[in-house]
Amino acid sequence: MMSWPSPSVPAVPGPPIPLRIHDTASGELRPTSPGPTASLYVCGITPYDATHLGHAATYVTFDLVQRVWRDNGHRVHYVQNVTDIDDPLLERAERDGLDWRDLAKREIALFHEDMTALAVLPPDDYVSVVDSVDDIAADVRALVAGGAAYGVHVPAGEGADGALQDVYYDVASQARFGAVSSWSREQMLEVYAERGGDPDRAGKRDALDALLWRAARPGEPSWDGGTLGPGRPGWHIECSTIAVRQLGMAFDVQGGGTDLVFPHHEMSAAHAASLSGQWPFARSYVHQAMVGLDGHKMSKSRGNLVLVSQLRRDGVDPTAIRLALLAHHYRTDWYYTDDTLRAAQKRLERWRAALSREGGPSASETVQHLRECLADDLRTANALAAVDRWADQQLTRGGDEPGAPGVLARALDALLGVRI
Ligand code: 5CA
Ligand code: ZN
Repeated sequence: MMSWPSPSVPAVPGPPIPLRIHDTASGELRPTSPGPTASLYVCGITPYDATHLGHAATYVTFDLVQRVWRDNGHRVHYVQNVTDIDDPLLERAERDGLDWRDLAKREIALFHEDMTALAVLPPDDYVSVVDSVDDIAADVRALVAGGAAYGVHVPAGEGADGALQDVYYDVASQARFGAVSSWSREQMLEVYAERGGDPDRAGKRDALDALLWRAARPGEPSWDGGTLGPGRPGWHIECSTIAVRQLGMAFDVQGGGTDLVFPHHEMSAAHAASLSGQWPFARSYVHQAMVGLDGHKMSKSRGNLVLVSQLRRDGVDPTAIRLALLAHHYRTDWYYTDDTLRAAQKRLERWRAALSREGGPSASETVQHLRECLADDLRTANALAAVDRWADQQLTRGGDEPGAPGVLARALDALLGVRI
């Protein structure tokens, strides 16, 4: 599938600093230590509604990972999926009287516009689940053959003739299950139902077993699954299949929001381990904290949304939106208010005024500081504060180093994705 256009990334003078970032599985800050080509997989959208600030925060965070790696001279192989077939998409299409394919197409196009406006570097491989069904079905068949998956009869009322079987992953078959989240069974059970799981499904061996293949119900879209019969993929397996097909096991960073730690990333990693017999799935699992509004996590299902596209329609400069996101550390939950945006707009104006002059105070220390902050677990708020200090100095006392504003502007562009 086509992704969005790539902005250019200027080179930044001075020594780069390798990235250390928080890995959910070990609970530690760890160097990412990629090879010449760093590999990144970030869970993409389910395209049934528009991009909100929570999604944007996630994609901007992993954009910074990519920018720091590039600054360190790595090529980056970035893969992102798009969940263009899943229950919420079908439900929304049904509610709005749309074909699910048209709804997905519309929302994917809008997401691309939003990402382009926010200067997020595009994935190299933007992979549709619909386009990957054959690979996913092959993996599900391999899991069944290897004894890590089993069939559960679909009740006669739901299926065409009562002979259909859904396929489930047997969590007890995989010793690594639990290694990503380190959650207790109680914690897992507490959120499983609200995060797409079906703990009460009759016939499962364990309440936590995850759906791999849903047999076709009358009126639902379906694909040929070979020996699985017609159906469609479960959620977690799509990211195992796509990530391992594109990047192999032990890729550098698996990314997404903290809402995906369990079950999604736990299950994807377990499925991949069962398929390959190898571990780890990813070397680091990195999670963006939740952005909320009015005391709750921003979510399409709750409807408490601040949409990037709406802000853009209201005339808000996308660079200010990006600055509003960068003002928060990626590991801290935060709630959006109009003040967040106003502060970002004010900051942008100040930076523009300071950077529009010919000369200024030397920028090399500020650039170095930017690199230190980003390399140390993406401390973006501290990075912005360093630029604020340079701008204050420029606007109060000025400076006489020719070209200093240009040097800083290029560093902001390359490292923070902030184009002045
Ligand atoms: N398609 C699946 C992943 S395979 C999915 O979770 N789609 S999504 O559209 O619901 O979310 C897209 C990305 O945004 C995911 O990485 C998710 O973790 C992240 N995300 C969703 N809501 C928020 C939020 N309120 N704050 C921060 N990130 C969020
Ligand atoms: Zn995913």
